[in-house]
Amino acid sequence: MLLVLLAPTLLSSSLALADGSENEVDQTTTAQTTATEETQEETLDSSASTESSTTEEMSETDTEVGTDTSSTAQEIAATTTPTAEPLATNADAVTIPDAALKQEIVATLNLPVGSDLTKTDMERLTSLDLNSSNSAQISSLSGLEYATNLATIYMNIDNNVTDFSPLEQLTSLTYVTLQTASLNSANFPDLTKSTGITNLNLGGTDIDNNVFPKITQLTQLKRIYLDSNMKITTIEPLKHLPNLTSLSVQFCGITNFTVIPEFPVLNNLAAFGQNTGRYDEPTTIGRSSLDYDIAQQTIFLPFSMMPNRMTNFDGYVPPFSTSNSASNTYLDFNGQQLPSNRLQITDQGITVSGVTEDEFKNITSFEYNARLNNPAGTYAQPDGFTFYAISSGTYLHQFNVLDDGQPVTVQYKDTKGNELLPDEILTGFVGKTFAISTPEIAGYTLKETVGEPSGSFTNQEQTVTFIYEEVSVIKKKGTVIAHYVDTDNHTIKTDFRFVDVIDAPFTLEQPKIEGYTFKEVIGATSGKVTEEEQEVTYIYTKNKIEEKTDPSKTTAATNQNSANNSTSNNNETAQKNTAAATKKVFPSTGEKAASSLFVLGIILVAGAVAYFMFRKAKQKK
Ligand SMILES: *[C@@H]1O[C@H](CO)[C@@H](O)[C@H](O)[C@H]1NC(C)=O
Ligand SMILES: *[C@@H]1O[C@H](CO)[C@@H](O)[C@H](O)[C@H]1NC(C)=O
Ligand SMILES: *[C@@H]1O[C@H](CO)[C@@H](O)[C@H](O)[C@H]1NC(C)=O
Ligand SMILES: *[C@@H]1O[C@H](CO)[C@@H](O)[C@H](O)[C@H]1NC(C)=O
Ligand SMILES: *[C@@H]1O[C@H](CO)[C@@H](O)[C@H](O)[C@H]1NC(C)=O
Ligand SMILES: *[C@@H]1O[C@H](CO)[C@@H](O)[C@H](O)[C@H]1NC(C)=O
Ligand SMILES: *[C@@H]1O[C@H](CO)[C@@H](O)[C@H](O)[C@H]1NC(C)=O
Ligand SMILES: *[C@@H]1O[C@H](CO)[C@@H](O)[C@H](O)[C@H]1NC(C)=O
Ligand SMILES: CC(=O)N[C@H]1CO[C@H](CO)[C@@H](O)[C@@H]1O
Repeated sequence: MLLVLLAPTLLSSSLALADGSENEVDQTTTAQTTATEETQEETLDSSASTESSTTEEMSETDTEVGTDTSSTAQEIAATTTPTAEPLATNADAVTIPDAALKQEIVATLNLPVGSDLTKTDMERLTSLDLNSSNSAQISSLSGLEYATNLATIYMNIDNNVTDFSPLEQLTSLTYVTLQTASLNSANFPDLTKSTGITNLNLGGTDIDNNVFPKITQLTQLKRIYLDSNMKITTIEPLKHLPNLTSLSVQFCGITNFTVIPEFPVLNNLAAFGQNTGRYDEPTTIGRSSLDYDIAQQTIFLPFSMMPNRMTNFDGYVPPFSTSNSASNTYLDFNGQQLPSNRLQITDQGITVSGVTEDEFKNITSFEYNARLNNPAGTYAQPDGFTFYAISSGTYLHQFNVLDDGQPVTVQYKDTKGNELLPDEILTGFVGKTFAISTPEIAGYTLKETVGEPSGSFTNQEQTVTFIYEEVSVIKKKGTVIAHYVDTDNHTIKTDFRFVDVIDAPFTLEQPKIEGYTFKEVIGATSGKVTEEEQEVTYIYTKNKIEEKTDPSKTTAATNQNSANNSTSNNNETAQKNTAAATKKVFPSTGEKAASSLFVLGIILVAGAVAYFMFRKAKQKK
């Protein structure tokens, strides 16, 4: 059972529980008196009826410790003298679809039960109390937009209204009380057409901090009452209201009061009984960070580990209760409340006794919930305040406990295993996920990943290695030149140039050269391309016969061109050539084709001559 200081039903007992001091009760009574006086004062100079005065007073008393019981709206309606009913015309008729709302309006205007309503009737409506059991049935405010002179609306019972927009049409509102759990920040109406709203009462609704932009537009506000809205966790936005003198935020969840001096004219703050931390995110901690004493079988939970402590306007942080009674300090492990007799509490923190190693290792969460020890008089009040109370209150925080996972080591290496970047060590709780993105490394591209670059921390060490490959290796090239000379060292065929990257293999083949016979070769005809130019000289002996023709000249030209072209080839082609070079690099087809043609030519000529001679011989016969 968690501790909550919740108005209205729990209030008096909470007060007694919190401090057991009359002092606190006295102080809230003072607040109530102050508020009541102020309300009456304002009612006097407004045009609101006496009903609004009493109902406003009720709004102040219902969640405070007041004992005076005001007459209810129903009683007032019953005792007020009915006014004369104006004659209705059809054109003037106003439809109020919600029967319960219509009934309340009819009663407020002292019309006979069941009367139909006209615009004129609606214009007579200056104050409307929706605080009866009948009002709890209201689900629509439609038609209320005709109540153009409505100054006070007092809704103080949970109803089924979720659309408050009819109030947006009204221009005369000054006192607005919307205390129904169906009101939230989203459906809170835009009331800016009523430029004179001075009092706003939103106790016990479903609003949260998102309502503030709508409230701070109502710049004439003097008094705001937001009690019993635990989702209200700050008052900071209200500092922009130039005329706000009185703020009641009892039983909300406000943590930080350091903003108080920034309010221009605020002099009355009722902030008794904050229940802070209820909407705070749990804190995740590692088991090893817990102060566990295995010999003593104790865990010490220092109060310094508790975040978001309530802070007074001057920075003072009220202490936690040191009482281990269940009504003052609640502590659970895994949702199971620990008995008081296991808790020893000092100003520094809580020592839990009887914690076996099994129990310690079993803790997955714990929750601390305690009263503050800040009765009136133990904290400062800002200068110029007629009333200031931040007494009592509770604090709550949940911790999730996770085992500390083993580290994940991230390595960045090149293909030879050299470190390109320093290792990174990731740590996290077991079960928490990680995702490692690979950094760009200039001149390298990611080649492969060894290990899991994303996953969860475990009880095992993990390693992820990113292996990068160099992209811009500028590979040097080398040349092998083949010379073809005769025995007199005259070039008989254009040089052949083979160009490729260093270490590329090559094998040269000696070409057949028409009219010459191969004699010898000087230099290596196969091997690997080196940085230094390699020369190979093929030496041929000139044949004695066939001196007339020299077909090698034409073929040499062809070879020269192709060789030049291959020289200027790009790297890709160079690679292909490398592959070719491992087989046979020398292009000798030109010579072969030429010599075949030559042979064919001779055969043809010989054939022709033979035929011619045969015919002549025939003719002679
Ligand atoms: C009006 O509200 C107050 C406070 O909740 C309550 O005590 C009173 O009975 C209500 N009146 C009616 C007529 O319901
Ligand atoms: C109003 O809402 C309550 C629940 O919040 C429901 O029980 C009740 O029936 C509703 N009444 C109407 C008239 O819709
Ligand atoms: C609100 O404050 C402004 C400036 O501080 C002042 O001019 C104005 O009269 C005030 N309004 C009310 C209703 O007090
Ligand atoms: C309270 O608010 C002030 C000003 O916004 C800030 O400096 C301070 O850290 C806050 N204190 C806490 C406990 O949140
Ligand atoms: C461990 O926790 C589980 C529930 O979370 C509970 O059932 C069990 O008894 C615990 N063991 C010990 C030794 O506390
Ligand atoms: C052949 O001639 C070249 C120049 O064309 C020369 O560099 C080389 O030394 C000569 N070879 C011989 C054996 O004379
Ligand atoms: C060189 O190669 C190109 C194609 O890459 C070709 O168009 C050109 O004719 C070649 N030059 C010679 C002289 O063979
Ligand atoms: C081929 O290259 C050589 C130099 O390597 C040059 O002398 C010759 O003119 C070039 N031939 C052609 C057709 O580009
Ligand atoms: C694609 C590529 O690597 N091209 C290179 C080929 O070699 C020349 C130099 O011989 C470079 O300039 C190119 O970048």
